[in-house]
Amino acid sequence: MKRAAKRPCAVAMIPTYNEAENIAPLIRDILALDTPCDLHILVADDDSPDGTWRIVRRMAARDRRVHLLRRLKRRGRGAGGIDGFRAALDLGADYVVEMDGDFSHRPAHIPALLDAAGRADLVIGSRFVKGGRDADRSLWRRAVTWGVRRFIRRLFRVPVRDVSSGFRVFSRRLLEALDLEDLISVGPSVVLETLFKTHLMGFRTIEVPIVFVDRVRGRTKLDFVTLLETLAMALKFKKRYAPLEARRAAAASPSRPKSGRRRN
Ligand SMILES: Nc1nc2c(ncn2[C@@H]2O[C@H](COP(=O)(O)OP(=O)(O)O)[C@@H](O)[C@H]2O)c(=O)[nH]1
Ligand SMILES: [Mg+2]
Repeated sequence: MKRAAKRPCAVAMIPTYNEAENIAPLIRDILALDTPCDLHILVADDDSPDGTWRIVRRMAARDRRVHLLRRLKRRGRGAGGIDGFRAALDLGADYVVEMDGDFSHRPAHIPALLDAAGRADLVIGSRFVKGGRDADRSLWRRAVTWGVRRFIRRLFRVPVRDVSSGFRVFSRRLLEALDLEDLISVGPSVVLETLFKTHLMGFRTIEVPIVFVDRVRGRTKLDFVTLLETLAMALKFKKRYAPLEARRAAAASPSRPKSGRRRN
C-alpha cells in the first residue's frame, strides 16, 4: 500500500469483491468531489478474480490519494472492512467513510455526511429519515431490508432508523474505541456489530438522508444463506455484548426497570 504524502483528513474505505466494472468510475467520482479537506480512498479488495485490485493498483500508482489493500486470506465483507478501517487509521485519517463499491452509495452524498461528522462520532447515511429513499430496488430486497430493520431495532433497541446502512462516517475516536481486533464478524454482519457496539458504548450517532440506488453493474454477493447467517450473528452479538448493554442500562437509569423503553 502506498503512503500518503500528506495526511488525509478523511479516507473513503471501500471493501470490494468483483467490482471491476464499477471501481474505476467510482474512484474517479470520489476524487472529483469538492470536500472541505483532503479525501483519500482505500479499497480493501479480497483478491477479486475479476481483477478489481489490479485496476486499483494502477490508479494508486497515478494518484497519491488512492490506496489499495489487497487481502489474500479470510475473505469476507466484514473481515475486509475491519482490515480496511485499520489501514485507513494507519494512513492518519480523522474520519473514515465506509461505503460499497457498486454505486449504491452515491459519492455525491459524501460531502453532506462529512459535514455532519463534526456533530457525532457515527454518521449514518439513512434511507429512512426525511429526504432519504430506497430507490429502484426489487420488491424482494425491500422486503428483506424491512424485515431486518424490524428485527434489529427490536433486538438491539438502537435509536437508529436505518440499522443496516453500510454508508457511514466513523470518527477516529470511535474506531479506536470499538477495538477492531475484538470484532467477530467475517461477513456483512459487521455493519450491525459496529452499530450495536457504538450504541452500547454511548457514542453519539446521527442520520443524514441518502438516496440508495440499486447496483447497475456487477452482481450482489448477498444470498439467502448469508442473510440467515447475518441474522444469526445478530443474536450472537446480543449475547456477547450483554455485559456492555447491562452497564449502559445501569448508567442510563439506575433506578428504572430495564424493559419497556423505546426511544424512537
Ligand atoms: N472485501 C470484500 N468485499 C466484499 C465481499 N463481499 C462483498 N463485498 C463488497 O461489499 C459491498 C456490498 O456488497 P454487495 O454485494 O453489493 O451487497 P448488497 O449491497 O447487500 O447487495 C460491495 O462493495 C462488495 O464488493 C467480500 O467477501 N470481501
Ligand atoms: Mg450492493
